[in-house]
Amino acid sequence: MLNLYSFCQGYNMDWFLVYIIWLSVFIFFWVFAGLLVDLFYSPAVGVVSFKGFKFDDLEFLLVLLFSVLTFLLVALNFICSFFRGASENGFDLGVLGPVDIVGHQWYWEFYNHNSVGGYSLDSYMGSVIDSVDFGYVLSANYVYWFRITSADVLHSFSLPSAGVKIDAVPGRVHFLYILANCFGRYVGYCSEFCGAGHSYMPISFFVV
Ligand SMILES: [Cu+2]
Repeated sequence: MLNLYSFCQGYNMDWFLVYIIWLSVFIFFWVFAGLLVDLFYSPAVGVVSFKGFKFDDLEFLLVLLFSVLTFLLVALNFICSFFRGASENGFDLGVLGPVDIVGHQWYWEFYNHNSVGGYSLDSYMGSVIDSVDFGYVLSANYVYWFRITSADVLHSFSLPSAGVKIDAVPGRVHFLYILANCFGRYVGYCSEFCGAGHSYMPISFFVV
């Protein structure tokens, strides 16, 4: 599903980050070792074989090996993304919404078209840090269709734990789907400077 976000995505991102860091470390030492070998053990010009191996054959084998490895990596990526998509769509509970999220100076408005007649909710900052007077409640294991826009100036709707950050632009509507797959309370903030009250319009989602 296009633009499908989900909670708990942060854990996957953490592991991905660890993987990228170790890959970077490996590449650094690999290149450094290559440079050292080149500096101290490079064969004299004119030498075309090493311990019975002709360099041409060796080069061909290495190119073949790395092509196969690259192909495996690509295939693995396809397979993983295919199964990931399948499991997320496997909920098959349908999509709830649309729910309009409208940025205002300086609060968020939620408008649910799903219920009979629809209802709207203004979400103002509360007195406790990161709290709002009315948070938005999602039913667990449903996919929600959100439409994000603004009533006045640029805002940005962000929910870091779901990997979401989408601009709320006056006169434009941005779509996004969120799978409410993890219980809990999720906090976000407006992420586009929108005036004096920019820091005072938190976003609060409850997945129950
Ligand atoms: Cu803002």
